[in-house]
Amino acid sequence: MEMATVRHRPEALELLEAQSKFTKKELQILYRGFKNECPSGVVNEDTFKEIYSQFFPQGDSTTYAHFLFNAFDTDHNGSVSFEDFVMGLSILLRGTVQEKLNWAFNLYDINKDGYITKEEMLDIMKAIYDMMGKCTYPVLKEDAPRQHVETFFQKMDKNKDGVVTIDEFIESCQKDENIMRSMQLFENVI
Ligand SMILES: [Ca+2]
Ligand SMILES: [Ca+2]
Ligand SMILES: [Ca+2]
Repeated sequence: MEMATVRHRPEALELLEAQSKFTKKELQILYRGFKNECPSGVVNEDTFKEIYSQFFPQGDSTTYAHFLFNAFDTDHNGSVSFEDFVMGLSILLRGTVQEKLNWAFNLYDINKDGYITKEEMLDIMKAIYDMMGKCTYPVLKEDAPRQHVETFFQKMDKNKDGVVTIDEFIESCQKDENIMRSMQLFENVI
């Protein structure tokens, strides 16, 4: 139980203030909330899933929470620290378009090998549709995620080699208003 009482060192907050786009005051508020939810100072995947299921009680958010967790856990050590959390939020809430797209690419690139495959994109889409649940989209057809992915993928995979690179991803997102709009829609569920 020693761990639970460890306080965040002021110099660590100062470093975060320099690295993120939050003010010291905002970081203190965020930290208080974080410690409230996670007294141990880190979030594991189960906590993440619990939090998500509260936001999306009508659907099954397990898979999407898993993918998001991996995107937040930037050093891939199986837990999201306050630093991981703040840096993710900083990009999602205050980042430039380029930074947000980089983050989204990393989310879609499930095995983190630097390429998005059609399967990876389909897995993410299915997870989002599962999370939204049938109540939110009553008219949703069974094959909607696949259609969505086909359209996205054809637009993004410029050289038709079957994978989407970060350059292809950013270029097509910035050029195509429809993709951008979907990205914003998708931001709302983060
Ligand atoms: Ca981590
Ligand atoms: Ca990949
Ligand atoms: Ca390609």
